[in-house]
Amino acid sequence: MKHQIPLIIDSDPGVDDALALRMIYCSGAFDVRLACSVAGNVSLDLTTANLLYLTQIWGSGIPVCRGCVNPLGGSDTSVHGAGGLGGYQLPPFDSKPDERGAVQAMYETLTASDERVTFITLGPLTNVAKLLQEHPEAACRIDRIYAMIASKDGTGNITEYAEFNAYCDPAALDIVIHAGVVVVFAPMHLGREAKLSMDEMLARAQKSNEKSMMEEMFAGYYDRAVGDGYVAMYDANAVTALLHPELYEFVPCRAEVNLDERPGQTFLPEDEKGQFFRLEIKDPQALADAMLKDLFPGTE
Ligand SMILES: [Ca+2]
Repeated sequence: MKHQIPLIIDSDPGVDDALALRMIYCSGAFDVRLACSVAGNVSLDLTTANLLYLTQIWGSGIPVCRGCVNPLGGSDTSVHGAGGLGGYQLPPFDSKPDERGAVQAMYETLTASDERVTFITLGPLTNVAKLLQEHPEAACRIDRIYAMIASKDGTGNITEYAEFNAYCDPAALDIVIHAGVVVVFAPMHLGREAKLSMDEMLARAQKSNEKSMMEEMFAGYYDRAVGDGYVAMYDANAVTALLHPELYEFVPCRAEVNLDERPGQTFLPEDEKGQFFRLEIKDPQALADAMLKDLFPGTE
């Protein structure tokens, strides 16, 4: 069996988080050690419930931990619906969060691992920043952080100048980029290039058993950036960059975040000597095809 990538997930589901989580859990490529919730698209209570439910149905047995409070999270309900999963209402379910908080569980997972662990982060970096602040020595146990966050050129979606995840906790992003870890950025513009058609996803879902769940999710989701009938695959790029690195250019870059007059404004300037990477999509159609296969294995 192919070596599985040891992984910690940090996520704020979120419709596009749900799709990215499905890719992670269904791919077989990852040894998921832990999944943590963070406030972002919706409040911490809701992202924790959504993450618990999605992990129960697709990643049964993986511990789920509640993240740290982030006062700025929970403000994107106009895109993702009041509960975070579009128009989908969670059915009653019985799984509970692990008793440890996210930061403690991340630290214990890293120190218990005999190889370095990769992170996929799909929301604000609140938990990861706290981990690196409380346990700076943990940085050398992290392989890379694949993060959906930031824009490359100071443009934004939640404001004119800030991408949503960076805007929700700019101080956390600043801590992470100064912590000595390698971050692979899946910036905002990738989500728009990698948009997927809802009809095409529903046609594939027909052959899986989650068609009605996806129908309800999409019915309550709307992102002006990609328009009617499409889902912007922001978060999925942090996953497909690990599953299909050949579909991306990994552009070496620096990272800057504004903490003052334009909080959350980011720049990822290309720099051969930079310690980070910025993803660029080589062929949007090839990527869309790969994402559909990863979402609905066996339906092509
Ligand atoms: Ca997200």
